[in-house]
Amino acid sequence: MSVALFDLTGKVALVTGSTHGLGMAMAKAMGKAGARIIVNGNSSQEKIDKALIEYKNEGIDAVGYKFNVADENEVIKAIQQIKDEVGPIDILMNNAGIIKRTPLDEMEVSDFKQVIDIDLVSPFIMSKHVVKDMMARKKGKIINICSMMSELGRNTVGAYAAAKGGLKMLTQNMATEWAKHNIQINGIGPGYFATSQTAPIRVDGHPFNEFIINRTPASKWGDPDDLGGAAIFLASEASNFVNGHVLYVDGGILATIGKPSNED
Ligand code: GCO
Repeated sequence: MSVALFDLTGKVALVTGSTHGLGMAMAKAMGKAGARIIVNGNSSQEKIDKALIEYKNEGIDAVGYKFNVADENEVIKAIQQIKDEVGPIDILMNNAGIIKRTPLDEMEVSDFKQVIDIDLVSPFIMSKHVVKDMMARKKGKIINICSMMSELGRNTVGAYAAAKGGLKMLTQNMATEWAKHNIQINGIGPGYFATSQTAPIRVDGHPFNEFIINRTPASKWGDPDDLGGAAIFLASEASNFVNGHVLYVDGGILATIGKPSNED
């Protein structure tokens, strides 16, 4: 098979939440495959500038835009600015997200709504405003970053699971409505990865750390770079007839009910 299928040269990829973590890892992979990366964050310009240095040090063509993906007015303004200053967006990766670990019966409604807003409504806002241009150009790629929680529940992450479960179905509905325009909309479902988001539950001795290593057939936490191949595949010509699919990169978690802790 020709490697040209996976070549992203000449493409512009906007990755929300790409100043660190999984978003940065997937953006770097797409950058190394040739894409020009639009880096997004909302915390501070300093964080974006620091990330841009990291991208550039790895030979990746990247520019940064600070905006809040949950604010439709900011999104509309930013997308127009990107189109004016960089060019049309070929690949949109909806990665930005938050998590709040609280038992549902103790969770404030405002906290629940904030998780839904950022993890589910924002991908809708971003996609709604990027897809218009993709329709006009009759091509585009949208990749929604889902989760194990798109398929499974877990104590204390009910709002996040509701959002990520919804994001899986939103991905399927986007494909239903937009595939006829030669736009492919898919998801990536990361398993458990070593990032700042999972740092609190990954410390040595933390029961969840042992649990995940035992629950994952690959017997380890994922390395963010393990997501690069899935990102390149779904961003490239190689996936032109793949639509509404969530590609799980989870070391085998969803393939098994797990095993007793005393079994190898
Ligand atoms: C948690 C973790 C998960 C992972 C990931 C799994 O608290 O259970 O943070 O949410 O980050 O989403 O796919």
